[in-house]
Amino acid sequence: MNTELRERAILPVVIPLAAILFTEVIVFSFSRVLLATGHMVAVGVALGQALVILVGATALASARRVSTAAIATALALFAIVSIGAGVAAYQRGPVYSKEEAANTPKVTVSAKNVAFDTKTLKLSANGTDIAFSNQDNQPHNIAIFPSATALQTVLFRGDITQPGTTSTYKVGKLKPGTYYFHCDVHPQQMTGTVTVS
Ligand SMILES: [Cu+2]
Repeated sequence: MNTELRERAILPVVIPLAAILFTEVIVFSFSRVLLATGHMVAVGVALGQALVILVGATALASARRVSTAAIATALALFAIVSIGAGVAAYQRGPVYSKEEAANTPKVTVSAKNVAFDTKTLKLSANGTDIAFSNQDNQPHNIAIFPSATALQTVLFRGDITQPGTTSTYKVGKLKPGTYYFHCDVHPQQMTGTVTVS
């Protein structure tokens, strides 16, 4: 009676539940690892993980006889490594929130009566978020060039911001130095100097 109950009722429930739980724990751990690594590193880690699964599964499938103990050991090893890496990654925290919250300086620029509110734009060499507020009745943007005479080299070009709206321009890294900016819609009237430090 006990054996029958075990085989008919408990095992068909317990095994899938355990498999789902196992998968969830591994996936969650692995996602922490990807979040804690940088953009390019995460791709490498994911490819490495896929390779490990592929090679491991191939080895298991092509082996003549595989004992339950061997499979259990392989799964346990995989779980320990994955969860261990996940815990370490969780303690480190995601890389993106750190980068964005801590480091990117913000500046505010507005446009009104076909003029910027400033003639000089001070940006950080590590990148700057510009909150561009268009308080005019016509569209404007901010585009950055090496100089007033080198307009074919675009260092940054913000999307056109419509009247009465604000855009966040995420300017990437720039070498320290002096540059030129203008509005693409009004390149004669709306110009200024960028200093990057
Ligand atoms: Cu303009």
